[in-house]
Amino acid sequence: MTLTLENVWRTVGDEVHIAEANLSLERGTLNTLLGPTLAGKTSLMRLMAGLDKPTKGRILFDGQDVTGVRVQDRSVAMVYQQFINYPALTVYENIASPLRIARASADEIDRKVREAAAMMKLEPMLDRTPLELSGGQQQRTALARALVKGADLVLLDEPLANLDYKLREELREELPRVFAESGAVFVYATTEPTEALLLGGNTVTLHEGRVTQFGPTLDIYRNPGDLLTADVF
Ligand code: DCP
Ligand code: MG
Repeated sequence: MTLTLENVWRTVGDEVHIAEANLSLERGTLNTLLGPTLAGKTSLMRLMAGLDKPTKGRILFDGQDVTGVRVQDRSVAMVYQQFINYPALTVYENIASPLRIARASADEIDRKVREAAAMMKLEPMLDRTPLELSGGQQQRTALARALVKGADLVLLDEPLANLDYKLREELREELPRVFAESGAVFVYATTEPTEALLLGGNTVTLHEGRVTQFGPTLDIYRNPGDLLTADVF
């Protein structure tokens, strides 16, 4: 239980984006955040990351109250749905940037960048800039950067959406292992029930800003409950 949400709400004006979220997520486990479009996946991740403040409730990490602590002051890697790269830097430097900020040694940077690039099949692209890459390669660059950061909390928001079928399959197999080994709390948002099934781990189902189920993915698949069967599985 290393990331805990206690009765977390996020309202913006009259709109309720997240209501009454209670969750405890563990390190080394893949948690799929599953819900249809506008269910609140991105909103919940932004709260977890410290990009937005809850209107109400508490967020704890490793027992420490991090409610309202900004993302800059925490150990968080997030790949946004609309992922971002640094267009003026090479792919190598895009991936290396968190390590440079952390003042890692040149040897460590080189080793970790090459490892992450190999995993994301970006080795031939390291000297190019993101503008010279396909959409999928750009997304893989953002994923590689999340990978090298070694953060305590890794949030991937619909990370495979722009990739071709074959690479998506490979990454679905690889990502859970990689992040489990990193010992991070790992959260993966998707609208695709089959993706949750392939990834295994635990699933949080979201509907209209509310957590409707949380538990081992297979249990939820076998017993999807009365809410939302059509939307979720
Ligand atoms: N919302 C909003 N304005 C924004 C972002 C969200 O009004 N800029 C509202 C619309 C939804 C709710 O917040 O009612 C949740 O939206 P999310 O973006 O969190 O939903 P998802 O990430 O689940 O949707 P998608 O799969 O489309 O990314
Ligand atoms: Mg979203």
